[in-house]
Amino acid sequence: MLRLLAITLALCASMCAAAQTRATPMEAIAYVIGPVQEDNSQVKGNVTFIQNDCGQNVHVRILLTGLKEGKHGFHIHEKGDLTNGCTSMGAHYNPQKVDHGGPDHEVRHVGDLGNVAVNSTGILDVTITDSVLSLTGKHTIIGRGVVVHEDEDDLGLGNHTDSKKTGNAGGRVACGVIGVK
Ligand SMILES: [Cu+2]
Ligand SMILES: [Zn+2]
Repeated sequence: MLRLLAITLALCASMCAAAQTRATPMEAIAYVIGPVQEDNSQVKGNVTFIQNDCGQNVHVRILLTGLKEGKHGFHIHEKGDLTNGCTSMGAHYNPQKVDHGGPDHEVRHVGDLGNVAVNSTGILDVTITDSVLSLTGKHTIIGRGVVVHEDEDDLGLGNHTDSKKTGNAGGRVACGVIGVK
């Protein structure tokens, strides 16, 4: 067990070293778009991810237009598969197989980024910082999906049966695949 831990630490250290020789932060981007809605609105924009160093926080800048006013669940989903639109992006990215939660909760999916709040303009430009996401290592989010939901994520605190799985955030109004920038 200790030996495994030592190997894991050494592996992580070497990956960090490799990232450092890059001398520039790791960056990733997702072009995000959703289907045209009944009222002709459409959500689109992009989400960029910056991680200054291995093991450091990831800064997520979310630039979107066309969202309805209010709060919308915002997650990293496990697959970067658009075969069936946003549906084929699968469930929340949850390599540890734990319950759904909020970004500040101790128990949460890696992909749980909570909600984005949109005002009446429908234009969103917000940056969130997360300590669980990573652009490197075993749980990298590169190649996975970003999904924006129709409704508010209850952060696992609701009474709905889906609360501990998805936050009961409703349909998927836009999504995109996270790629290297
Ligand atoms: Cu989601
Ligand atoms: Zn979740």
